[in-house]
Amino acid sequence: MDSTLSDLVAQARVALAESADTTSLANAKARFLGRDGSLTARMKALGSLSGEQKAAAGRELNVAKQAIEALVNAREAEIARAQLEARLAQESVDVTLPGRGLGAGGLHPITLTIARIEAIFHSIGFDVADGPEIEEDFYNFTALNTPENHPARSMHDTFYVEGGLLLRTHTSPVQVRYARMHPPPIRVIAPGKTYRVDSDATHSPMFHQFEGLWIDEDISFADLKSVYSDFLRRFFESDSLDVRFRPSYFPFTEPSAEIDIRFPDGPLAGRWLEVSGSGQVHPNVVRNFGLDPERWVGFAFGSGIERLAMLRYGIGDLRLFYENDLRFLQQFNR
Ligand code: 2NL
Repeated sequence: MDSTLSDLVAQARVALAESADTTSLANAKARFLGRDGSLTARMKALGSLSGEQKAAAGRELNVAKQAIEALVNAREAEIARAQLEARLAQESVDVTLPGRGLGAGGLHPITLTIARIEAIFHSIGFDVADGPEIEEDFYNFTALNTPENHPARSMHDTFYVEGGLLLRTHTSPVQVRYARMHPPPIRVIAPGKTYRVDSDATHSPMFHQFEGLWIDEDISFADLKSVYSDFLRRFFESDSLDVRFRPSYFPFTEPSAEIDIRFPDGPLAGRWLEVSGSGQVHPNVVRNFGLDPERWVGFAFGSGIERLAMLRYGIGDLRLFYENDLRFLQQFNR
């Protein structure tokens, strides 16, 4: 190879070695091998040579070209590897670092309220039962002495689903199922979700209820009054809470009573507030439990859980329970 050609290859070697990224590498490559590159110029100059000289010079130029191309390829591979290594170093994760503090989660106030109700009734010998939220008409209505034409069955109150089923409108069907499965005496509560076609500032189409059922041979309304009053005073942590039973009507109980409470102090002091319904289980319902109403006497009660939670925690708006706003939920997280 003549000395000018080997100088050219040496220049290319230096220029390529100095190229630190793909752009400067491409520029360096173009300076030698591109359309206006110095090696290309030498190739074009071959045309002015005679046959034998042309062949010899051509071979030398080809050798030089291949040498420069090899240098370019090698440098390209080096740059690619350096870039990969830099990226891997930057993206590496130190798996030994401690995690960011996520804070502990907490229970929803409705869950806390259900747990509280269960604990109180459990302590006086009540079992806790649950059952399906999609129910049969029989367990939700018929067994509970709710006649075929009762307004509660209308499309406006009840969500009907496919196959003649419905979303339970109260948790009573859980107790009907329980009573048909367990021999008396029966002491059970059934907390859970219930559904009604009703939605405004004070009604949600899904809400929570708990019901209780007590069946034995010689119990009376006085027993129901003492058990439920005791429950309310423990639930609200107030020995001086006033409780009154006011005559009412439900298809599944006779006689029936609504239960009101009155706080002795605090922001709600002095006002009677309705919190629950109750009554002596109707003989037809006792019969639907598979029991003889001449022998077995039943008492039942039911209450909305949102309402109890709002009174206990001083919550003013029902919708707060369903919005999952952390500023609300975190206040119960202790
Ligand atoms: C209310 C009314 C009440 C019942 C629920 C009941 C359940 C069975 C048999 C008989 Cl299995 N009764 N439950 C009885 C009276 C009232 O609740 O206003 N709840 C918020």
